[in-house]
Amino acid sequence: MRLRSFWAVAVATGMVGTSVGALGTTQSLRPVLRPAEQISPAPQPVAVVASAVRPKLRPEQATGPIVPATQVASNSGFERWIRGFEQRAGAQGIRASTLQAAFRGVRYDPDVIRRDRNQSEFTKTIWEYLDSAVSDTRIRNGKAALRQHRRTLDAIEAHYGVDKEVVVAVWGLESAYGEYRGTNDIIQSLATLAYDGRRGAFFEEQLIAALKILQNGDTSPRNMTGSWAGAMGHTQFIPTSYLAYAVDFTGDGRRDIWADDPTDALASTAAYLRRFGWVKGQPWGVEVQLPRGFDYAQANRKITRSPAQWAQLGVVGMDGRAVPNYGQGSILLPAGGQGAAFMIFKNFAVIERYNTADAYVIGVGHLSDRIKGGPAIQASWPRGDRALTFAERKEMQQRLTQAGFSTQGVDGRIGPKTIAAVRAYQRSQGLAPDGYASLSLLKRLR
Ligand SMILES: [Ca+2]
Repeated sequence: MRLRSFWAVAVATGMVGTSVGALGTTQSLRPVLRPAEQISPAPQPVAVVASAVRPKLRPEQATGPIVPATQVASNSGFERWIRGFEQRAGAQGIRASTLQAAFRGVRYDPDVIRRDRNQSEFTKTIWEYLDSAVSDTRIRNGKAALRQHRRTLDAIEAHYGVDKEVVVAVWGLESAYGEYRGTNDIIQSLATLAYDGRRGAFFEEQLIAALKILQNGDTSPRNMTGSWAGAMGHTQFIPTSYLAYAVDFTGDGRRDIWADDPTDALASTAAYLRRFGWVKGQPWGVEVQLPRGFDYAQANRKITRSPAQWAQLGVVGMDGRAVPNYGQGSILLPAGGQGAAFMIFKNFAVIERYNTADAYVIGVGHLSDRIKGGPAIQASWPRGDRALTFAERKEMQQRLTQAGFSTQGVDGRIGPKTIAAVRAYQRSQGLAPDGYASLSLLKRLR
């Protein structure tokens, strides 16, 4: 079900450095942590290097600022937690010397917790997201990055069979082409989040993986920086994804996604996309026109047809002709019936393995098209509608349920049940049942 109502994208703040400001936003463009925190690991594509580079030690922090009393309390608990964690890490093969080097100077970081708590209320509509994700600046910088690294990118494309413009587009969204890779100490951030416990098991797993990376000698503790939530390098791999999918493309024996040279990071992204079935030359999706009176129930991720079959139903490309035969596709309306419509193909699902938000996938896909010289999205968006707040989403669910269209719970998340309730309500009102939970729909419910 992808006719997602209310395409508010939860945007985590400050994940790739807060100063993507040069590109017109003060927030990261990564809607969620990733890539692929839920994917079961595949065999490592490169051998682990035995001759570990000795990790550099962090400078002592004895000359740091005066620590507030509350933080001292946190630190003593944190240090007790570290001692317990070291036992668990040792049982998983992390050596004492690795732990000692990794934790030198590490302290509880309240800023990381503050960021973790502040994520959920920030939402953007799909068009607000794309305005920033596929801005003129980002397109221009993407073309420049493609020119500058063409030889490397051609080699990566030839080796992995993943279109280079897509790899560049992921790079552009994850770190503004390497400009904002994040400066947080990964061990400190992950240890703080694991100790904090809101998603403790997940972050402890990431912390163990980060220590394995250090133990393998791929980088040093001091160089292991990234977002506050643990995403690292040019294309923001979390540690478990790194262990499973990162590659050494330069051939120096280290999978170095942190270096200024983006080669290993870009190859790792291509390897990752290939691993999940990238089809070379197939678009992620194409913009389409829907016929008047289109049955919105057909805009469902589970309904796939060939472009010729869609053309028989009146769904055609923006040139008015049947979409070329790229394989089975489904129809996606990210802003309901009032915005752009896309026919999406298998590669859409492959990009989803990086980040499951529709907006992110469209952002990567459309940015790659534009870097390649393709046209802008032609349809207009319903720009009069803003994103609903969390409270408004809950209110919509309450009001739908009260009106006899149960959303089967009030959690502020617009999932398939809420979309179904929206559609049923729209039908009862004689509206086009596109399932889009817009502000105007909420006003009508009031
Ligand atoms: Ca390398």
